[in-house]
Amino acid sequence: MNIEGIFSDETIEYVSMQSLKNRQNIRIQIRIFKDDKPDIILVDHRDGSEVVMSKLRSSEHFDFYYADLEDRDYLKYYFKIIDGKNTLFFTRFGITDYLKEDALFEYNKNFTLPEWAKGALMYQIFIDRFNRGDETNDVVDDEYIYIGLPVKHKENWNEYPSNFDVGYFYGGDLAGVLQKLDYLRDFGVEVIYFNPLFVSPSNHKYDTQDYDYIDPHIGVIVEDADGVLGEYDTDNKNAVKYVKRVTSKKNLEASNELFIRLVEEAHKRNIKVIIDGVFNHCGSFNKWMDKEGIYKRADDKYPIGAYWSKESEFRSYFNFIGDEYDGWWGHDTLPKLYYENSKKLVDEVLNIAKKWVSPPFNVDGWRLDVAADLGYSHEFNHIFWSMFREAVKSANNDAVILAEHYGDPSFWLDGKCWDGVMNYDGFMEPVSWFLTGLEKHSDREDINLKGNADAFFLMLKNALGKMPYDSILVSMIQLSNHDHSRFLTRTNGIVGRINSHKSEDAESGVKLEVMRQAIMMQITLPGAPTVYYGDEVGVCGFTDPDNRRTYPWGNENLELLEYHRYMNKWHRIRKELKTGSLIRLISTGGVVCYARVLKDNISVVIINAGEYTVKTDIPLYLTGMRDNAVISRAIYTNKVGYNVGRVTYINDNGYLNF
Ligand code: ARE
Repeated sequence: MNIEGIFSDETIEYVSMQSLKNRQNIRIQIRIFKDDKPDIILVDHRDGSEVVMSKLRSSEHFDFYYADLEDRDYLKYYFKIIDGKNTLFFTRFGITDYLKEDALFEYNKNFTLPEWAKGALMYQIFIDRFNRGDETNDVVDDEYIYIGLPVKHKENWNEYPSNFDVGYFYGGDLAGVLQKLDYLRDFGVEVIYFNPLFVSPSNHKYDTQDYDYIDPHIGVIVEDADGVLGEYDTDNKNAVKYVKRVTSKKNLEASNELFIRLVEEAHKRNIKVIIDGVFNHCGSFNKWMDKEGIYKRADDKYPIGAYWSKESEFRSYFNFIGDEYDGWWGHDTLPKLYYENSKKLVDEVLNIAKKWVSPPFNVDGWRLDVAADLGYSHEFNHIFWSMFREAVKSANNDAVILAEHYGDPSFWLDGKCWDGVMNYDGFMEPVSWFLTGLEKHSDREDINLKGNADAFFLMLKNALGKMPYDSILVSMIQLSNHDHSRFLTRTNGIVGRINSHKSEDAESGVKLEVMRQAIMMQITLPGAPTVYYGDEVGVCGFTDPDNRRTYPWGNENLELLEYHRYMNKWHRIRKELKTGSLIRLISTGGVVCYARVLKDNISVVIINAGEYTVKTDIPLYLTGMRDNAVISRAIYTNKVGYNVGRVTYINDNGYLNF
């Protein structure tokens, strides 16, 4: 039996609705190599019931078998393939001789995801470092104290961040993004993902001070800091001065107005905008906690923060043990929110969730920080995200919900919580191992999977097998981001942090050809390719804070940019790269070859991450194309990685010679 020929997935090609006279059926199909005549059985995993599948139609190389099942909301299923004495199983993972229970197919009628988000090309912006468009909103030296240090404006845009950069601000802002919207459109961006933008004292803004407003330091500061809250004396002058600037209604309103304009301008260019929602914890500066006492000192109009009184109306928002509160991973700047304890907090956050995806803001979705740990209990967490989903989708049905999540996300992808995730396991991890031999940010050297094509597919299929296909398509696939080293740096084999290396080491010996292969994989594997600002022009960096270097305007690697643009164009033109099936053609030595297939639209990708040139045939017939069909396009790369071309020759057996 030709095991390679067996294929099915959750795309419309293999799962569809059949309308009959007075009822509907779900039709499930599987593809088998033509000469093979196994018995094929569709198994409903819930009750173990089996349906023998029958032949529906044939193509040049394949027979398609089907089974019609009565309509229902949810189905978990797999295929049993009986070939003589052998029984094999086919799941999302592929063919196995045992049942891989964590990779069963699902049909979930009530899990609908925004079409626009499937395979959308995203661009991640860490606002302080992208582009400084307005100098009048910059943080002023010593404006306030953050984690014990007076904050500073960094004069030199090109200086690398250091381990002591907590209090440094480069001045990137929304005005800067507005100036670059045409650049982003021309690059092929369909969605901007912003790291946090709400009022916060840090340069990363993961410690939210005020969920209702965009931070004036990245928005607008229209007036002198003095005079906003009136005169008062305090031993913490800096903090007070700060609160004057970011509690000034005028500044806050003007910053929100600017953001509204930015979203409008983005939408005019067919670019959607999603923002970071940090709801696991807030910041200690938040008026709910007010650890620094800035609101307390400010004036009477602010209610007393949880830190200052057991009677505070916000006390139940946090988990206090005596006078101590729980902080995320022990950070006291990040007080963990205690949703189980406060219905008022839940309502407040659900309103925030709705507010930003509704007019006049019209944001197109949320990226959720630390999403799986938000509740103190797993059960509650699920309840919370269900409420969150309902709130968001009722306000804006087309909004997308993507969670930051490491590990198996299946629990959350049941149609009730998130649409997708930042797909570390289904992209960043396997691609980094395969092309560089390295994990995304640590210096593990105990295993080396560089150039191991089999291991690559195994990791990939194992991770993707845990997710519904539509979720895979909307999930971010990234080479780098603000929490991990830059991919280009990973190509030199040195990873880690800048306390174990000099930041210059991040650039030495990097391999642009490997970066190009990585970009090709990002553009062609299933998911929403999410480019971390600067990756497209050769920015390097170890992990946090070195991965947050500024965008090198005027000093870009234009060759890499050109290559990336070219790839992005492919992505835009070829529908199959957005929503098509993923079919493995070969994995041999250092060569992986796969196709994305959407009916007659086929793209074939060949990557050689090994040391040697490989001569092999590619079983193109596995894409389903007819022998005499000329494949419309193939993107391929040889071992030096930049040879991109068009395939012109297919031999009689449906194999491609290259
Ligand atoms: C700051 C400093 C760092 C310092 C750190 C610890 O900047 O240099 O190492 O403190 O002292 C935000 C900021 C960070 C900041 C942090 C605390 O962006 O710069 O760090 O707040 O103030 C795990 C979590 C995951 C988390 C990552 C960072 O599971 O949720 O760690 N990611 C989100 C955001 C971050 C953000 C926060 C959470 C907090 O994306 O940017 O940090 O709001 C493995 C593990 C993962 C682990 C991952 C990365 O793969 O499986 O669990 O993620 O590594 O370390």
